[in-house]
Amino acid sequence: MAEIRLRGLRVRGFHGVFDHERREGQNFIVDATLTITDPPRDDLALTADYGVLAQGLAAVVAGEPVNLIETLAQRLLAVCASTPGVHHAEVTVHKPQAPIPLDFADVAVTVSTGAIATLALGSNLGDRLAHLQAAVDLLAPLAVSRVYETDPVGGPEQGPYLNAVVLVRAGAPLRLLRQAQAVEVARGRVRAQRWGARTLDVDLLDVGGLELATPELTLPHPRAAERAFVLAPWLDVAAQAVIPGAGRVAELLARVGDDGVRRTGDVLHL
Ligand code: A4P
Ligand code: MG
Repeated sequence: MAEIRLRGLRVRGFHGVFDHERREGQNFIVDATLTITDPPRDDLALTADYGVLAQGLAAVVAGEPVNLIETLAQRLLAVCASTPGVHHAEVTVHKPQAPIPLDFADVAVTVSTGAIATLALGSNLGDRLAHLQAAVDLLAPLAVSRVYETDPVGGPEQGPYLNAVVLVRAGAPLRLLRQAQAVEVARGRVRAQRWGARTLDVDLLDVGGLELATPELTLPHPRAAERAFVLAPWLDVAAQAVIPGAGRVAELLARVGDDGVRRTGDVLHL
C-alpha cells in the first residue's frame, strides 16, 4: 500500500446557498488522500496520476454549483474513486470564506470511501432498465456509467442485454459477492443455465486491485478483459482504469472492438 496526498488545491467555485456566493464565488481548498494497492511499477500509465487527479478535482470545484460542501465533497470523492489503482480515498473540502459573521479560521467537511470496487450490471429479461435501476438503488454506488444495449455473448439463444458498470465502496470481497447475489435475488434472478438469460446479473469486476482465486470468487473477473459489454461502460466511470494483470481498459476495448455494443440514451439515477 502507498498513499498519495494532494494538499491545498485552491480553486474558485460558486457553491453555497446564498445569492452572493452563487454570484461572486469564493475559494475552496481541497485535500485528497488516495491509498493505492499496486506496488509502484514505475509506470505512470498503471498508477494514479496526481496531475490528472488535480485537474479532475479542479474541474468539479469550478463546475456546476451545489448548495452544500458535503455534496461537493461527494462529487470530488467520485473523481478520486475513479482514479486507477485506488483502493481507498478521502477528500476534505475547506471553505475558509464561508458566510459566518465571526472571526474563524476554516470550516471543512471530510468524506471517505471504504475500498473501491467496480461492479458490472446486466439484464436481458423483463423490464431491463428497471432491474438495473433497482440494483443502483440497492447498491448506492459512488458513480454509474451510461446504459449500453449489447448483443448476447455466449450461452443459448437469448435477447439483447442492457449493461452498465458502477463503482461502490467495498467491504471484504466475499461480503460484497454476497451483497451482489442478494441484489440479484431481490430482482427475481433464477439460476437455470450458465450464461442464460437473466433478470439481473451483478458481477464483481475489480475490488481494490486485488488478485484472488477461490472456488467462489475470482478477482479480477476472469472474462472482463475480453468483453466489450463490460469494458465500454467501465470506461465511463474510470477513464484510466486498469485490470490487474490484463492492462488498461481503454487499450483492451480498442483490442476487442465495440461491435454489438451500443450506448443508449437511458440513464441510471444515483
Ligand atoms: N464467481 C467467481 N468470480 C466471480 C466474480 N468476480 N463476480 C462465481 C461474480 N461471481 C463470481 O455466476 C457463477 C458463479 O461465479 C457464482 O456462483 C460466483 O460464486 P452466476 O452469476 O451464478 O452465473 P452466470 O452469470 O451465468 O455465470 P458467469 O460466469 O458469471 O457469467 P458471466 O461471465 O457473467 O456471463 N452478454 C451480454 N451482451 N451482456 C451480459 O451481461 N452476461 C453473461 C453472463 C453472458 N453473456 C452476456 C452477458
Ligand atoms: Mg454472474
